Amino acid sequence: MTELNQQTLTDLQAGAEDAIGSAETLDALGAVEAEVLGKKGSLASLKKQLGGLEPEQRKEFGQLVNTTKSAIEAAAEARRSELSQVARMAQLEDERLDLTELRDEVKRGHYHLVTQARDRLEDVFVGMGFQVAEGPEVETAWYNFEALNIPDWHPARGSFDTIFVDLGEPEQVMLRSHTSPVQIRTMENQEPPIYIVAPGRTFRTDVADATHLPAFNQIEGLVIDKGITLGDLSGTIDAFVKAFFGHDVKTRLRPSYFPFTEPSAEFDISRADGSWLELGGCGMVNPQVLRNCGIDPDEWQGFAFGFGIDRLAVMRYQLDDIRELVNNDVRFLRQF
Ligand code: FA5
Repeated sequence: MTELNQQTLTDLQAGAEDAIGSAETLDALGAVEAEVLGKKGSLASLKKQLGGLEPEQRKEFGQLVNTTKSAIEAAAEARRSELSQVARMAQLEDERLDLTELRDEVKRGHYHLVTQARDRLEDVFVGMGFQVAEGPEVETAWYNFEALNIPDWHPARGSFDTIFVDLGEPEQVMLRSHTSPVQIRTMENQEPPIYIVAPGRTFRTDVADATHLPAFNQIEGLVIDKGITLGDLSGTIDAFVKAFFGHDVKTRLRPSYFPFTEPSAEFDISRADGSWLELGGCGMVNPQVLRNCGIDPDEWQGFAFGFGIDRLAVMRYQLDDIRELVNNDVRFLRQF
């Protein structure tokens, strides 16, 4: 084999490797392969010269051609896998769906006003160290009334305008008419000290008007600890109202009556026009209620409150009529 032939092969390999390295696409790579390794390619035409060589040289040169071919094939294969990877990445980039680009087109929903008010209430009370408790919406007379010191002969029972459920003994199962049963369930299951709020749906036979709904929401609060006074109750309500509405809103307590608190009060908040809106009832937990739950009233005292979340939402969002909350008019709800 002449020096020239060997050099020819070395040059061919170097040239092919250069061309392979600079092929930027799979198609370009294919073209280089056809040019060098194809049937009419440069290696094939060199191979044709093998016939004209001496047998010894033919063998030696033949091996060299094969090694060169393998080296070029390997270089092409390596480049192919690089280019495939690049092509795959480009495809992925192309197919990527950027959801943030849709931001302006999508009509986003949001939580209902009452849910927003309830979440905010929970945040305020959790910030004050309360835990959030829950109870069922269908209750028994024990939890909704009796344990709360409202026996069945008690006139206050009528004031709750209860919706009874046709289950068991007459008037023993009902849709809860307030969230106060959660007080009982909590005291039955938890040792004092207790600091809970319990938001939830409540139901009464009330006819809907500007300030009433038959299905509405209350949030109950219960604190049982040592040395709790009416001052703690009043301070808690004031702190909550200021956190919820801001510092311009005033609160006032008016003497009232609930069988499960003694003394009892109703509390109002001031409206922009100077009038007052009744938000809820409250008082010091009646010792009889503590006893009903196995808590010693000589050792523990507490206060409780319950107010209407829908009415809070009416105040917070300055609505004229509580029924707006349940009309499900999207044009109205969208504003908040
Ligand atoms: C009660 O339900 C007592 N359980 C509150 C309580 C809890 C007192 C703990 C003492 C200790 P009342 O019936 O007043 O009380 O209802 C409380 C609040 O629920 C009302 O002030 C009002 O804000 C709201 N509420 C009552 N009925 C409706 C209704 N039909 N629609 C909307 N809100 C209502």
